[in-house]
Amino acid sequence: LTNGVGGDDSFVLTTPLYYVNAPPHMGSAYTTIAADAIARFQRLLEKKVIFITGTDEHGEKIATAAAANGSSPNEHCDVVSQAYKSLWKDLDISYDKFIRTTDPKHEAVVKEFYSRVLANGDIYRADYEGLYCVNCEEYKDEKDLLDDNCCPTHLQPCVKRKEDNYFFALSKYQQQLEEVLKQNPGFVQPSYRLNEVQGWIKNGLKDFSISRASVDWGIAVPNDSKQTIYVWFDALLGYVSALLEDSELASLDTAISSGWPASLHLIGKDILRFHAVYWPAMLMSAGIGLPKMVFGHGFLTKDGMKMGKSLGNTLEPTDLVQRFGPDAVRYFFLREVEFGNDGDYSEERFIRMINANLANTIGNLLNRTLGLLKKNCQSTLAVDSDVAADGNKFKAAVEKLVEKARVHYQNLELSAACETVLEIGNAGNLYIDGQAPWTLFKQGGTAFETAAKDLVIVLEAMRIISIALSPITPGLSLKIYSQLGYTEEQFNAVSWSDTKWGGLKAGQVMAQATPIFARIEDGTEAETK
Ligand code: MET
Repeated sequence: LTNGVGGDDSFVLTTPLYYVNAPPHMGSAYTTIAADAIARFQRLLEKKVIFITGTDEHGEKIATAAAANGSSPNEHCDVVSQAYKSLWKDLDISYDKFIRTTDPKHEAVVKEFYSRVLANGDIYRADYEGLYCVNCEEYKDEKDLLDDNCCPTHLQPCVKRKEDNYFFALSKYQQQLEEVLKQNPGFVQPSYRLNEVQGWIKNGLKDFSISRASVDWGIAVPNDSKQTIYVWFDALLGYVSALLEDSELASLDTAISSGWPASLHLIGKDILRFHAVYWPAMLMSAGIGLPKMVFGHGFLTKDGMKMGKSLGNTLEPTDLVQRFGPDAVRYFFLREVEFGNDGDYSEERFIRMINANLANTIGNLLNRTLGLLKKNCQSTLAVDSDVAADGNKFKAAVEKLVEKARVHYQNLELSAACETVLEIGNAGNLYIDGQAPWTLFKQGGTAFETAAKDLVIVLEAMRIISIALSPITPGLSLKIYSQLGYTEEQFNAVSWSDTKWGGLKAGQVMAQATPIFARIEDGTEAETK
């Protein structure tokens, strides 16, 4: 697959390292959910996955937020980074590394990196005067601003700043960057974001300031303690320092040899320039390999409107997960938003989708099949699933769909992957309705045998659904698997190859049928039991 990712036997992926100026918001939760689904899929492919997330804790914005709370920056960062960790736990996020940019090993890596770039002649000192957006932590070009020099992302005026700073010679890398994108257009995904990046480069790359004289809360510039390193020059290196074990010597080379280059940086589209222009140039300067792909997803709106504190319409991820459980939240956003594009949340659509897909199509299908099996076959499978389905058309459809889902996952088409797995559920419902085993059981004889086979067939499809949906809904998938009579250890050991038809065998005893996913009653709780 040309635009697929991975290819060798390891897969290192990252979310942004989130700023700790405010508690986690839905945008960060969305990126992290998507990254988790990708990480889980890659693990199913038996890749050695390193899934990195963390927090970005330096800079003016954080220092100001801490002061506003009356806490020290350190205390403030501890509290907010803990809030991220606890949300990730609630959302079933299976990260392998959580890097905080205040971690001493990270600071050591940043200083070493800075010194390498300096030694390469790419850092110089100069005066700078420009318009600064504190929220972006970035100097802006006047032509990119709205009226009154307002930042187009944060809609707040930028402030004039004059500083004597250290600069990174980004302009030196113009041609090399053009070359990278020409040789490897898949570096920026989705493809429609590539044009934007190429446009920036074509317009000419300006050197950027990588230190701040006015900010104390940061990593000191080597050999100049009066300045701190610019927060972005610092934070991007977290993707590298995260690879270090705590016990290891905090050196750049050790980190690099522990898994670099990353296979995928997953980010929101607002921080594309840092990841697709600044970061590769920084790495080239330090003689370090480039990540394989930067994927910039879109923004979320709520009821068609941009979310914001000032608008009073934020969507709190902690509330959502408490009300509806992790599987529903994960499923909704991954299915609703075509990955890469902007997407919208509305509670009504959320409830409708979760009820239709998870409670009805999947939950009810499993429940009624197990109910019939209990009533007629003592909850025991009569025959092997591959024998039961010999020449069966539904089986052939399942095989096709599961392969289609794999390709969608591989291409990061997460919504299409969800949809395709759900199609298996829809086909299963049609199959069982068409076969009407409840009638066949009553007829006895060979009709009874056919009915018993049909149940095995549907349950085998359910087993496959459970695996194929597990990157999206890990909790629900485990419940399905357990109902099919497997242990949690068995579930944790599955790989994508287990989606091959034929797993369920004669004699396997199903667990007691209990609803795996209760409908959300309008505006109330979704209890996933
Ligand atoms: N802190 C940045 C953000 O939250 C991301 C930094 S990624 C190295 O947008």
